[in-house]
Amino acid sequence: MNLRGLRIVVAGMGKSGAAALELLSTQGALLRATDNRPLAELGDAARVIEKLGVGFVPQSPKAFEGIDLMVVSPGVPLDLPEIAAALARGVKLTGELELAAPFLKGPKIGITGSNGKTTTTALTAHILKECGIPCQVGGNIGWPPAAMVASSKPGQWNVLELSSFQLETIHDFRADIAVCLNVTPDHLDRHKTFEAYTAAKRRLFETQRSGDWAVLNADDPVTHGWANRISAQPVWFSQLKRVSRGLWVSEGGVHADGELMIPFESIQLRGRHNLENVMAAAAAAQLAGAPKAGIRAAVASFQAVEHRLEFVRRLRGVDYFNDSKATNVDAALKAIEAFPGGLWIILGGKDKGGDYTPLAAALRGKARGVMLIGAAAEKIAGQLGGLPLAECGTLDAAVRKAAAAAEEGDTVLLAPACASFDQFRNYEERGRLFKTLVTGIV
Ligand code: UMA
Repeated sequence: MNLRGLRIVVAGMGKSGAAALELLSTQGALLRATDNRPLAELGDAARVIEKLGVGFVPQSPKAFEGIDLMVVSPGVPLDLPEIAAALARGVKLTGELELAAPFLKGPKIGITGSNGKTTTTALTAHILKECGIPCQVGGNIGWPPAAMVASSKPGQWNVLELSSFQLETIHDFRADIAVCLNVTPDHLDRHKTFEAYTAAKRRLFETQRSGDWAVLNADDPVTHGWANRISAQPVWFSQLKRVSRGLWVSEGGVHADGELMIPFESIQLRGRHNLENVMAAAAAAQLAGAPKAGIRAAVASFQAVEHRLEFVRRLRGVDYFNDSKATNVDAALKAIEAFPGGLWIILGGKDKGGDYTPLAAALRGKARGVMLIGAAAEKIAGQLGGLPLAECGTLDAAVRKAAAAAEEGDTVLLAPACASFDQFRNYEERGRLFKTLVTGIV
């Protein structure tokens, strides 16, 4: 798209909005920025706005008037009345990923799924780097695609973690290798229905062509069903059965092409769900040219990503794990599954419209205590009857209570099954506080 002279408003002045402004400013567009927070609270984005001399209009119908195109950050819902009204007037809309796509040089690996995206993205990039294959990593993992443009090069892979929010607005963005780990209910407060959420994830595969690759979970009922609806060639991974073409878990580890590729003892990540992440990353890296021996060695040297079943500390025989990124029920279930029992689990935060009842069966017999925090505490308590619940209010109180009660051999696990925004800026802040509190226990 020729952007010269186009009147564009960028909505949402977080990392994505600031990166979009920077990119658009190189294309001769006429820019405006908007946000529902005042300019004074916008931090780095405010500095970009000032540096580029862009006009800022607080989020209102006025901010969306007299424009040709809206560039919307992932966290800004598309059904805002201002956006809906502009769309009705014929104003075009695009997302930050779609905006960046034509400028991003080099092939792309796009990784989506409800859980495991960040670990899989980081592991894929780690394998490529260890194998000497040039790559850069970004997307939902924390570095917006528009910010990756300047450092992108032909022949250098872009390894992108992609959320439903980013994928919802793609039309031309195309991944040479697309990965979907699983699709379970998440972000229903934004997408409203599971179908709409699934459709956003599926967009990643709908823009692919016949020479592309689709790495899919053979055990997931949603992704399994996509195979006959896509143009790309499927490569499967499975914990349950031998697949062709693909990777599967069998005796001794991860197998591919009829032989053991990655022995269990080489995998430092905890939990069965991480086997799926390893298989998906290995498949994507192999398709990008990584040799099997290099993949095996790189997997062996990869440690858990921060806030994802991250081991924090062992104190008096009690292990502390930070899984602050478990922001939905399915992720919390996967974390619980990774431990045999003796669990003191911290649940709660901002409710995203999920159903917590599956946690009851998973925790029965395993949980010695369920510490509830944040706004969702009451709803969770109502759905987890019969378990040893303790209403703690804050993370601080929950950690103190769990640490006082836990005995040698137990595990204190933060896997809240909720978003963090009721008490924290984001899950990272929640995870960091958990680690600070745990480190401070004497
Ligand atoms: N805002 C408005 N109007 C609204 C809502 C928000 O103006 O109605 C403003 C906020 O005041 C804020 C800005 O929008 O100033 C934030 O925009 P954003 O939420 O898109 O945040 P970014 O900083 O651009 O971060 C985004 C992703 N955030 C979300 O999808 C919510 C980051 O993923 C991502 O790392 C980053 O782009 C770089 O690509 C975070 C995330 O929570 C980690 N993702 C969700 C998840 O993983 O579950 C999808």
